[in-house]
Amino acid sequence: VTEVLRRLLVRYGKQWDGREASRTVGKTPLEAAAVIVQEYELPCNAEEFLKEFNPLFSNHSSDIKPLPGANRLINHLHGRCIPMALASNSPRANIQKKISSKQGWKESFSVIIGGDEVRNPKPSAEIFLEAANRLNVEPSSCLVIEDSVPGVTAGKAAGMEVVAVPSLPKQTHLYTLADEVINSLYDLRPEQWGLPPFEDWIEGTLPIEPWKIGGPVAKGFGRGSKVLGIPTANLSTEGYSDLLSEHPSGVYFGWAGLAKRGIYKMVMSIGWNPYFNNPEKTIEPWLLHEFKADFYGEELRLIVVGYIRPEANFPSLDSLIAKIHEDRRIAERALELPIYSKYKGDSYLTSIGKSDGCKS
Ligand code: ADP
Ligand code: RBF
Ligand code: MG
Repeated sequence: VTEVLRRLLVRYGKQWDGREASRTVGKTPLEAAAVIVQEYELPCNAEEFLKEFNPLFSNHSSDIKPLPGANRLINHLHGRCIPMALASNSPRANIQKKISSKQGWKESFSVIIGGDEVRNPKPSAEIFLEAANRLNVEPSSCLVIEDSVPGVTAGKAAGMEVVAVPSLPKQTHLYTLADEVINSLYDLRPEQWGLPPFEDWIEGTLPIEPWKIGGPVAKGFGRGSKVLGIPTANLSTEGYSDLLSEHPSGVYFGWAGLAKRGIYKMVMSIGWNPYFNNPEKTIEPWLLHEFKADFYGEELRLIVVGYIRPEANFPSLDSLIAKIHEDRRIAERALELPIYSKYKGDSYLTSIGKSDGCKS
């Protein structure tokens, strides 16, 4: 949606800046279009805007990447014969187009309902009640997983349990109706809702599809070593904003390569550091090695192989520091496991100077 809006608004001489995002998530296309027309003061109405938007969006629907953790969740529940419905304010045709390129998704949902198939879209309960009805289950035994406020409202109105996974950062406070708000699908604990638990956590870590990022070490906020006694080799934010926005904030670990020095274990946080409330999303990798001097400007390569926990706020600096040391111990141990240690030899970590290789 973002990419299409960016291009479309240029035609109107406007620049997309996301100011409308929190008012469009979870709405029907027509409602969302009305918000955009109003916010950007476009010289057309919502229907006209949609007529332009739809074909562009349609061209891109197979490019839409699943959220991190979505494949894992769908395979887990489908593999254990948990009936699933997909209920969206998008029209049914759009939903089908979006999921058709995702392997195994269509077969996993026994019911699919679009916003064009009910009289009242979310926040009305209707779409979820209809889903339960078609699944032949009681609404009270359904768990809704939702990213939008209208969707959470609809799920609660239907008498269901609702876990919110907000798709926009720093919006948790808007989801007060939800039974739980989690930061990403990695943090869903199905057993809390009477569903079979995930079985892929190992020694406090979740293996993820490895991803790579690299660049020269840049100046950070100047507090890692000074305030926490924990230096973090920040990467320059240029050139990797897409990669950064694809990955949920949280604490991860993996391997780090420095051209002239070697390969090291690494534990890092990605996000806004709630304790310090940074204005931008950053990557803060702590290399688990004692260096005699700084290495600003040197090329740093990272392979991120596992997830530990969401970012959190802490009542004191000492408790933040203690938690980061616990993360370090978890990462140090886990990286000895074959599923993680095998990436230590990846040529990406050492092929420095060849190409920028920022994108995995
Ligand atoms: P900044 O705010 O500029 O990132 P930090 O206090 O976080 O400053 O210190 C990070 C710098 O310290 C790194 O850029 C690197 O040059 C150096 N450094 C030394 N040891 C380490 C280490 N073990 N892990 C990460 N950076 C280290
Ligand atoms: N900052 C937070 O505010 N909350 C966290 O949960 C948190 N976890 C971290 C975990 C690791 C492994 C590391 C290296 C850093 C973490 N920090 C966290 C980030 C810390 O605040 C950051 O390194 C400093 O702000 C330095 O800029
Ligand atoms: Mg730092």
